[in-house]
Amino acid sequence: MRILMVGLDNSGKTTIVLKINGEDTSVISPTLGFNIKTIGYTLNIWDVGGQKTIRSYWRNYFEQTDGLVWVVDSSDLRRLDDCRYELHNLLKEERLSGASLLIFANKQDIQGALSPDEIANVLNLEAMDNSRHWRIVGCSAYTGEGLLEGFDWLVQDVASRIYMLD
Ligand code: G3D
Repeated sequence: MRILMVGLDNSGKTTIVLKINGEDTSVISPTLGFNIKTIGYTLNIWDVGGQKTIRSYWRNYFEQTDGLVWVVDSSDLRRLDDCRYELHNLLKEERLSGASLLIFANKQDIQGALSPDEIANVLNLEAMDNSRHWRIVGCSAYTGEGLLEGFDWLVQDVASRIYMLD
């Protein structure tokens, strides 16, 4: 399973991965019955936004992406417009059209952070293509809250699509 984790810089991507890797491996996913670390997956992480554009080099990866994780800093209200723009821009990539999309509304531990519902509104998630499988989950890479729930949904959603095709 190939997972691509993307978001503006400073949104918390690295911290999420460190937290997941540092968690007790005996933790069993409630719906999948196994930990995501045991299933075998590759994870690529990219920053988007600012001066950086989607390079043709990246497109080679898109084709092989099963699951897309978009990480939002829910406390950085000033950059939410950028965040919305970059997300919708990325979703225009035809090669990503089949990927399940998990949006992590990260940094929920920070006072004043927007809730997942508020983030969904600001990012205009309802405007996404009807065929897109997506979900938004509030999380904190600091406390670990929401991380397993989010990855659990993503992995299950990807798996159900793959099995349906078989
Ligand atoms: P990136 O990989 O997306 O660029 P990082 O982002 O993982 O480097 O995180 C950027 C900063 O946000 C880091 O702070 C990190 O500790 C902090 N951060 C990440 N996730 C959370 C979270 O859930 N809650 C809080 N409170 N902070 C978070 P520093 O100060 O090290 O740059």
